Amino acid sequence: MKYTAYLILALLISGNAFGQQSTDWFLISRNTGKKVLSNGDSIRVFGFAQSLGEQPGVPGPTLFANEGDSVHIDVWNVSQGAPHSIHLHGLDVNQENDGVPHLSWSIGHMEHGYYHFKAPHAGTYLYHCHVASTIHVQAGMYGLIIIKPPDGSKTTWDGGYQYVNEQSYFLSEIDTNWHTDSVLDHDHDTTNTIHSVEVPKFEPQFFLINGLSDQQLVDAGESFNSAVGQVDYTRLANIGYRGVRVTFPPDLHARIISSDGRPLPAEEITDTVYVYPGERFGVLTDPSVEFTGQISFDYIDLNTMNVDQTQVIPVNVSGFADLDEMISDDLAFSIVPNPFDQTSTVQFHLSESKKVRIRILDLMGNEITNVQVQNLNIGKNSFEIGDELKASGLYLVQIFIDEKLSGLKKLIKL
Ligand SMILES: [Cu+2]
Repeated sequence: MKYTAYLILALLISGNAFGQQSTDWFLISRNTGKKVLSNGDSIRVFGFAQSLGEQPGVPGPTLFANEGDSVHIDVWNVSQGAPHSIHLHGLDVNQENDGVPHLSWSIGHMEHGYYHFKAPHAGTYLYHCHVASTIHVQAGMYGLIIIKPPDGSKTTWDGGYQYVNEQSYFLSEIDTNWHTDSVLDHDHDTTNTIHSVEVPKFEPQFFLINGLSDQQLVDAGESFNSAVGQVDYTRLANIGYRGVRVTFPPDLHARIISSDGRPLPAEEITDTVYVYPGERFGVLTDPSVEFTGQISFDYIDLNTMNVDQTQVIPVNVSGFADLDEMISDDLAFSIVPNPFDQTSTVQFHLSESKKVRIRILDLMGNEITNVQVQNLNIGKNSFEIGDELKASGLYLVQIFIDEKLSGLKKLIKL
C-alpha cells in the first residue's frame, strides 16, 4: 500500500515538473441530429456529441485545455456512411493532424480517428469537420476550443489580464434549405479533389449566438451580468458566412485585447468589433457605473453589406456590493482591518519590481483615491488608507500592477 502511494505521487510530480499535462477529448460524429429552431421547427443536423446517448448539439461541445497540454482527440464516426474529420482552425498542427481530406485523412463510418497536438498559446480557437466542409459546417459540425494559460487560471494568457468571469459568444447561421436529406446525404466521395454537390443559394433564416436565436436566447436567460469595477473577459468567434458587427454599450468600456488567439500589440478601446468568418476576438470589459443595456450582434451579408438580422444579449451591471472579489495568489492582496474605523492597511507582495497603483471607488462609482504607490520593495509592501474615506459605507479597492487590474476587494468603513 505504502509503495503504491509513493508511485502515484512520483507520477504527479513528474507531470508537473515538465509542465505538460495530458488532455483527452472524445467526440462522436453523428448525421442524424435534430435541432429545434426559434420558430419551433425541427431540422436535421450533423454534429458532435460526447456520448452515444447524447444528441449532437449545434454548436458541438466546447473543448478546454491548458497551454502546453498534450491534447489527444479521439473521434468516433457513427454516421451511417458519411466520412468526417476534425480541422483545428487557428491551431498550428502538423498536416497529419490537420483533418483536411487529401492532405490528411477522413474517418469512415464506425471508425475512430485520432488527432494529437500540443495546446498552443492561450486563446480561442475553432474546430470543424473538413469533409465537404461547406455542407458539413452548415450542417452543424463545429465547436469552440478554449485554451487557458498553463496554470488554468482566470487570466487571458500567461502574464495577461486577470478577470472575474468569462463568456463566449459563438456566432453562426442556419439556412433550413441546406438541412434537407437531399443536401445532407450528398455524394460522400472524398477521393476526388473536386466533386460537385447541388446546394441551394445560402440564404440563412436563423442567426445564432451559441446555437440559439431570438426567443430562444430569452428563454435560456442568456445575459451579460457584471458589477461596477469588475473585469470580465468575452470571447467572440464566428463560424458562419456573415460578418457580425458586435456593439457593446459604451459603459462597459470594451477593449479588444486579442485576435485569432494572439494578444494584440496594443489593446484597442472600441465599442464595436467586426467579427468576420473564422475570426475570434478577446474583449475585456470593466464597467464603472451601474446600468442595464444590451450587446447587439448585426449579421451582415458580405456581398451586399446589408444587415440581415440583429440579435441582442441583455446587459445587467449592478453596484459592486455583489461583486466577486479578485485576488491573485502571488500578489497576496489583503486589507486589514476590514471593516475599519480609523485606518486600514492594504498589503501585497511583489516578486519583482513593478509599477503599482491603488484606486478606491465609493458606492456611487466616484473615484476617491487613485495613487501610484511609492517606495516599493521586492517582497511585502503596504499602503495605508485613512482620512481619504470620509463617509461610512462600502468602498471598492482596486490594485493595478503595471496598469493591469490585478486585485479587487470590498472595504467597509464603520
Ligand atoms: Cu463531416
